[in-house]
Amino acid sequence: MERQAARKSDAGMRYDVVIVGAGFSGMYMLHKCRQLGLSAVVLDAAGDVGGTWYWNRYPGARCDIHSMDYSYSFDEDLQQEWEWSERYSPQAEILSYVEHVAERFDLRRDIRFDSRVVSASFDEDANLWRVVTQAGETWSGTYCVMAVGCLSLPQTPNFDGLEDFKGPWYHTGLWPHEGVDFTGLDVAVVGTGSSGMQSIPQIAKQARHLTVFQRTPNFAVPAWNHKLGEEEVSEIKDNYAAFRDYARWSESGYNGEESHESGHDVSQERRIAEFERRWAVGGFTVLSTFSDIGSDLEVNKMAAEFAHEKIRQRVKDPQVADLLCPTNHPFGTKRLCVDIDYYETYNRPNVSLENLRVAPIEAITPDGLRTTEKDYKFDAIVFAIGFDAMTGPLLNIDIKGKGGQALREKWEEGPQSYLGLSVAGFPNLFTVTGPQSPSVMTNMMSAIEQHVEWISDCLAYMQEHGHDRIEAGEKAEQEWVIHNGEVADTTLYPQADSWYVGANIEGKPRVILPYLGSFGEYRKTCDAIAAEGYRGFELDSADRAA
Ligand code: N01
Repeated sequence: MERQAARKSDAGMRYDVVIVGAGFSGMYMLHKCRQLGLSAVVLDAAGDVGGTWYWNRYPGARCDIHSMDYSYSFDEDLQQEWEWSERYSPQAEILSYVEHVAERFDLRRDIRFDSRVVSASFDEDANLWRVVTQAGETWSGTYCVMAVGCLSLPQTPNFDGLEDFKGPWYHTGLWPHEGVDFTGLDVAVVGTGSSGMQSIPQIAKQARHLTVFQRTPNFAVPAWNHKLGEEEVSEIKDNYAAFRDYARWSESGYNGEESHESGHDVSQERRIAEFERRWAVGGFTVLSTFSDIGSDLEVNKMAAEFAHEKIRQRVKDPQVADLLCPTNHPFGTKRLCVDIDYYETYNRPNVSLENLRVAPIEAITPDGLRTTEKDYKFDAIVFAIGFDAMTGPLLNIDIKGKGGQALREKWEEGPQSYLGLSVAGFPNLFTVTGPQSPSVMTNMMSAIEQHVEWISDCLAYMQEHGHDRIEAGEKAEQEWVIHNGEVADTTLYPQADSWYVGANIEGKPRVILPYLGSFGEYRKTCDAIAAEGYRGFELDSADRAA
């Protein structure tokens, strides 16, 4: 098939693949489609490429995976030529990288921006997905790839009185492009997850006074961010193939030290020394100090106590330090934050911390915010309250499969998918880093590349074998769903009220959303399924199916 460039006027034509989302997933999917000679168009609500990095422009936003890992590995020239400046890249640099990739591979000509997809439905007779945008345009394709991201649907603040607030308010996930100057203002930040922990130290530097409203303290590990040295970079670049290969088959999709040692099998002295050593390295390596931190509550408690001690060392006021120590969930079972100056921020005279567990927010008032205990005056409010994760971005689109079945209905009690890649009853639909795939538990770049490559290999296989319809089988899907639950039950993750289990969204079923098994093992499973002629999938041609 000859690739045809999409123009606005092409909305009525039939593509091989309609891709929703122009972040890292959608861009790479487009690139792979072109390599296969398939016609493809990408639709995105944003004004340009970047996905999460396009929207999350709040002060302090940066990645929590090392820069040398958090980038595409598919093109040797690209990875050799691009220069990352810091250990953890700031949002602006990642966005420049995304823009560079779009330019380098001439991607934008097949991307339609300002095109928010509202529905996608499968026409069985025509073997066709019809994807409709808010503007009412319909884009048709034999295949539809949902590359919508895992954390792209911000949770809307639904506090009483918000509409009457006289000042500006912001959601970290929808930050104004022109930036915000908080100089001299009294500011409130609601939420202390990753977005809160990153933005709070930056906002504190500008604000006259910053009041942080915390419902649940979260665990954080130090970033020890620094400028990347030439030697550090060339050591990796000289061996980039091996570096990437390690990430591909690793537990979590990045180069980090794993552990095969139980926290029970070492003396107290050695245990502390090992925590200290990992702490000094910083980042997620702390989470794998012992192999059973995520599965054994006793070992986990040792990590939690160690982290509490570190908080107490950094925060001068013991009462504030206590308030910042997480005690209602095991270490790392809510997404661990990688912090830069977070705890020290509470030593500043212009920062105070309020406990929403003691005094919840009653309402936003015209002049600020009222808790059950007190009235506060603010010039601006920042909501760092997170996202309707993983299922949210998919269910925000009215997706209908065979027989008009709605995904919203099928997933009423939680997601059901095969490998987090495909859904029974929804032929020719693929979900990149969908629920029940490792996705957010790994380096997203590794997860994205693995999925996009698996999908494009699958499309190539179908072309070669004269198929044009693929659908996950019910049985394979059910087995995968059960397997997800079984793996989750061997971990401590279900114990936390986190977005991993949908607990942050009112009314959302409480189900573990990402696949919690090893990323490397998951890759092997996906590869084996493909090698066995896509075991568990039904492949056919639309003609024969008819
Ligand atoms: O969102 P969150 P986030 N009233 O859901 C609180 C990725 N990310 O945007 O814990 C009061 O983690 C909520 O309280 P509680 C990363 O995967 C990565 O910070 O539910 N408070 C919590 O404190 C991350 O995990 C990076 O009790 C309310 C906070 O708001 C994910 O995105 C940077 C509330 C929300 O925390 C999401 O992070 C940023 C309410 N009604 C994000 N509702 C990096 O790469 C919620 N909260 C570093």
